[in-house]
Amino acid sequence: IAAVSVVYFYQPDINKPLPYPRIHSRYTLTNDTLFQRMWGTYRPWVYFGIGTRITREFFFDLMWFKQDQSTPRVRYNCDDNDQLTTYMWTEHEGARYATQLIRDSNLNITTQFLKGPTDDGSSWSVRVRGESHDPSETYSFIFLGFGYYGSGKRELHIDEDSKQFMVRGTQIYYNDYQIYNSPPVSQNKVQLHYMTNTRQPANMVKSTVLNNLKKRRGEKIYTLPGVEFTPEHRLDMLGLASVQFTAKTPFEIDIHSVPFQFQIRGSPPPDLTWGPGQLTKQLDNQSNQFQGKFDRIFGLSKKGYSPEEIEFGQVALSSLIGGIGFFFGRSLVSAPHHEGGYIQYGQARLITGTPARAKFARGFLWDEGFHLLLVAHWSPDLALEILGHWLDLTNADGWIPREQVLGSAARDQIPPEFIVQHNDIANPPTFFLVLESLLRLEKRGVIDSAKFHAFLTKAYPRLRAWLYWYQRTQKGSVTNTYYWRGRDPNLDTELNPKTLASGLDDYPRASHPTDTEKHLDLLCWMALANKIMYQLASAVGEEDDRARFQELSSKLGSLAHLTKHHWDSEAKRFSDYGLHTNDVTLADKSRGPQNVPIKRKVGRKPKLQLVSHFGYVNLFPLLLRQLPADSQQLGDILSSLDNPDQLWTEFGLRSLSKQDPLYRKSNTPTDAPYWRGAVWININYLAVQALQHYSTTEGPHTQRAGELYSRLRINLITNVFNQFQETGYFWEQYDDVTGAGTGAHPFNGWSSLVLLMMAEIY
Ligand code: 6A9
Repeated sequence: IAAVSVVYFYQPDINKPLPYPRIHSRYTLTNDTLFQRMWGTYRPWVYFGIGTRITREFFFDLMWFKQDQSTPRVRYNCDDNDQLTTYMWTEHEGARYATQLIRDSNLNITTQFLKGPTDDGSSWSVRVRGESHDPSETYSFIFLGFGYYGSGKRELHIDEDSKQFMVRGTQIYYNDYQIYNSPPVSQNKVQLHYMTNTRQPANMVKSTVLNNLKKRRGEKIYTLPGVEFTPEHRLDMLGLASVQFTAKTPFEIDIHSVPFQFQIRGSPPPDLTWGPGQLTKQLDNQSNQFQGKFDRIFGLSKKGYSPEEIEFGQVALSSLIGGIGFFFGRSLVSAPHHEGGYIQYGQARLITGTPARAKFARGFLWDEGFHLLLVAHWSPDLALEILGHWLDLTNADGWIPREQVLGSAARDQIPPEFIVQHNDIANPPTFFLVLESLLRLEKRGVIDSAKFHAFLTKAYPRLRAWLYWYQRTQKGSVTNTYYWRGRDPNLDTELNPKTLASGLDDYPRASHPTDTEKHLDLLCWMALANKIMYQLASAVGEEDDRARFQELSSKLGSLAHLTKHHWDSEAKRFSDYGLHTNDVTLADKSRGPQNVPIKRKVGRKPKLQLVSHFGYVNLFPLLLRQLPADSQQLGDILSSLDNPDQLWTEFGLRSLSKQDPLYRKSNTPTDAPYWRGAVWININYLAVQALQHYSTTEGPHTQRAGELYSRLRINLITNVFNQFQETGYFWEQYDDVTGAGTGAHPFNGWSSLVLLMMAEIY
């Protein structure tokens, strides 16, 4: 008799997937469009990298450095310490074609990516061109990767005479491939070196290459060591292969990838690649198509924008698309009773935009909604696809993790305290804004109805579960009110305990977090979500739901409801509600005796009341276009908007009033102000969109709204453009006093929305 031992362990529902059909099936490429996007610039955290979107099997990256330095300063991961003059995608079509410009001191690099010549998405080429202002400088360009993660086979061949390499490999979920270069173009001598290694952890790639770059006997330059290829080596898995080209500039190299059947090893490359001269022609052709499509969709030239402004708009779009990455792995989710305090979330394959390539190149939920507002205008297909990936992350409870830290490569980039997600923490459901926009595009005939409806059929039950999760887990103690979970009531070392879930982090709320809190922005998000769900329920014919969503949306969005819970009739604005006092201060010294964090001082006792802070949160009924056009409240908000002592600046609306006690105040001595004054483009986009809406809706405030719309829009466009001209980058925020870009850069997440403001398409 076999003894049966049963091991029980705590297994919450956190990592159980929602039991509905997925939008994207797990392992197969379901249609032609997806196949077209099989390969792409899906590695935005490196300056230039090509990857696939099926697991993490393949990568193909660029490194470069200047010779004649005491130690090689190798460029690889997007890194502020490299202090590049700029890097940006100037044209990015999304699937077929892209051009990036990198300026590194004297050196200008162009990286291009092109699909073809086969039209099934299986073949592609890369062109890298380097040009230095100083012709005496010597540079090395290293191409590396070639299938680091996979379990398939790879082999590297080197031809010293023609300066060519060839890598052949297999992938489990896809074809075999073969990658090789055309003989490089340079007026000067080109040297070729290489290296093969066994498997390396992802975060060791750069150091592995660095450690192997040496000045070898008889050489004046840093080179890779190479290895002898014995038959074993050839059949071995090459974890990391690197090929180094060294030359004076101008230097140009074309690299091609074509499918290859491993069985026919030894036969010449099949004729699936561009012939001589054709690549240049194709790149020009694609560039022209990009220009034409850009002009058609955004219409900037007929609006009278200058060539520089149009280029700026193209960088906004292209760098947002160039920031789209493929992520594979599991999130860690807090599970206090589980070993280690966390469990692994379901395996995710996520295509998503990323806010900032150098600082946080990963998916953030509410950021992605803003990204997709722009992407939807350029490629509705791509927007639907990304949205589908996110919705597939919903768990059985209806929760989607806010920040996607997937796989070890992403985890290695951030401190441990930021990795673990909490399944009671929300983030603004901006995907409903995207759906609103897609519905509008459908009405205008821009988006293929059949495709959209096929998507909605699968997306609908997921969206419903997601919305119910918010309504269940974030509800307030009074019916139909809401508050963001995750504020720490016991934290007395922060000036105002943060509300990370809201996306507005340190934006001040009630001084004392309690469950009596009512958050205005969340109520507005819920009203919007119900309104859109009502429209979607109509679209997919869910009659019962439809009535339910309609009822709740008109309840939550009604002026009566908003006013009852959130209107401050004295200050004439909507506000949060909670246990609050303004009399809170923090000493300037960072630490008290014995290095103990200092506590905030609370003077006057807090009481339950409307919270008197004034900034972005107060604007939400306007931002999400919830106020009736003829309401007095709309008039009051509009009147408060252009006061320069409060929110108005020449650079856009600041996040917190200049007169607010917490204006530009650090939350702790080491935690600089973030949403306490700076101008943020996402919220300003909502403001511009709302003002445009009210300026075209008949009512007593139409004219006022129109006037504010024009001024705010121009201020924003002008400053983001000027900063781009001055610094070469888009920025995470803009200083409300000087207009200077601050925080992460390049930031072609939601700051790219300035393009929609230029084009005036909302
Ligand atoms: C944590 C830092 C060594 C903060 O753009 C992404 C988010 C927004 O969603 C949010 O609204 N950003 C905004 O308040 C950036 C968050 C970055 C977290 C990085 C690790 C480690 O630095």
